[in-house]
Amino acid sequence: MSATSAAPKGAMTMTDDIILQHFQSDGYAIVRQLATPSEVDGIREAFMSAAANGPVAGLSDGHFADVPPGDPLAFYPRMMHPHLHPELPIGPLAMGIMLDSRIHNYLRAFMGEEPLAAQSMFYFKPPGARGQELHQDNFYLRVKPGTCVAAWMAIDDADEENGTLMVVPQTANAEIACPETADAARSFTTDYVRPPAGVEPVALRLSAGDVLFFNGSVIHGSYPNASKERFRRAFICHYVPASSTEVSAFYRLFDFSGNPVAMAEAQGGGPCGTAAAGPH
Ligand SMILES: O=C(O)CCC(=O)C(=O)O
Repeated sequence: MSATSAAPKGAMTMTDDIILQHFQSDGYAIVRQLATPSEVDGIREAFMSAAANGPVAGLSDGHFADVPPGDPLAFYPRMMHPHLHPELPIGPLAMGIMLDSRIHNYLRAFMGEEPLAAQSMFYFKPPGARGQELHQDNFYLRVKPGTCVAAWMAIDDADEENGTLMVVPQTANAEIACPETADAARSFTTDYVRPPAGVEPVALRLSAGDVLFFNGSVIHGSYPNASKERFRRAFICHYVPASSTEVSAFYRLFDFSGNPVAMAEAQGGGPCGTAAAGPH
């Protein structure tokens, strides 16, 4: 996947118009088959090879040092910011996907302005792995004004059985809530944001190569992987509007030419009264 492989800048099809309307009204939208099967195969193989010997110091989520050895996530923790590892084969690959011009075009349309890249992550989610309880991304990125946008690329087909992503309808403009505590038997992260009364999460069926975009207010999360042999891998990036003035200190920003961009550190206590720092 390269930064030159996209449709001409600004070219939007009728389908894209519908996708844009969906994003504007619901806070999320799916772009089917944004990545080709051979691109997805290449991403999957590169990350499986990077994880062949288990967690990689400085790359894999360190919080998994505390996970019991029998937990499938002890061997396959998510990888954080792979694009910041030029010394590894996955480094330039992750940077290339994060700054891919197809993704750039959609983000520009969704944000109505130039986006900046803030984060990349790779989730392996092997069979038996716990999910990630419902949460809102801008609780962690703390982008102001406005909000962040995620691009969640399915690297395997994802459905209810292997722990697909779920979104809570009607939360496109939801206030960022102070999370409750998640059930540790179902979620590898500790935060839980309760859906509004009477609104149920919707499980999304995604095929490998589909990209789900969603804003930082949308309440979302994932089920445990209940399958016996199917991974549910995903490559996930987060972006912020270039007009933002604050972002959490944990994130280093890049423009779509790959240049670092400075932004002030988010101030204030957030909805819990204390700063939420770090990844979600
Ligand atoms: O892929 C998942 O299981 C959860 C990802 C997620 O919630 C996120 O990236 O914000």
